[in-house]
Amino acid sequence: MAINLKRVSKYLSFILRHRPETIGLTLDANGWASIDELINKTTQYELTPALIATIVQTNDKQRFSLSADGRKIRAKQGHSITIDLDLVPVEPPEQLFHGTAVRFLTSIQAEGLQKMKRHHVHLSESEAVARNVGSRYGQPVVLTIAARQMYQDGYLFYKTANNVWLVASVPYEYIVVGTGGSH
Ligand code: HQG
Repeated sequence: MAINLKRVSKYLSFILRHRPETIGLTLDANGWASIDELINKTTQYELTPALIATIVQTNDKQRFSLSADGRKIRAKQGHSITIDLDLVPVEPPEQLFHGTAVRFLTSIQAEGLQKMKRHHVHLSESEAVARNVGSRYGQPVVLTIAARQMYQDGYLFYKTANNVWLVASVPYEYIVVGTGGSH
């Protein structure tokens, strides 16, 4: 049977972002796992270095990185466990987008965007990507974030290696519901 790359990729996200201990794997402080150890400790898939390399290269959102020597792998972002991704604050564009579900709007209006289980709130330069992200949770709605204004007001923004923008939180005053007009 053909190997389902998407399923293995989801497994790698689960292990490398959230629960490495379920297979007795330890990540270093920067989130790196030894590929040999990952292969040896994985029982539900027949992982090989070649399969891992294929997933790293072909993953739709380029979620994983290999170390320079090719012996370690980590997720580029999206962790719930505490690791240091060595991110450097950078100035964001004028606007960024966040896709969410309509049913979350009341709560977002009350407390702004919160990082929930992740390390950061995730934002995108692409409205289409944001809409897709929002649709995972129900009827999607895209929020426009006044990112440059937040930056000027002292909020730190980070950009991951796969173009996801990260920020600790977004107060509601910087959010416009929809992609035009104002609230
Ligand atoms: C919502 C995927 C109520 C927030 C995507 C989101 C992304 C609130 C959900 C990445 C809230 C959290 C991240 C508040 C935020 N009240 N709901 N105050 N503040 N929310 O999955 O941004 O496939 O943790 O709007 O592509 O949806 O994993 O975050 O709906 O880049 O690589 O709470 O995950 O990437 O959900 O998605 P998530 P997200 P991967």
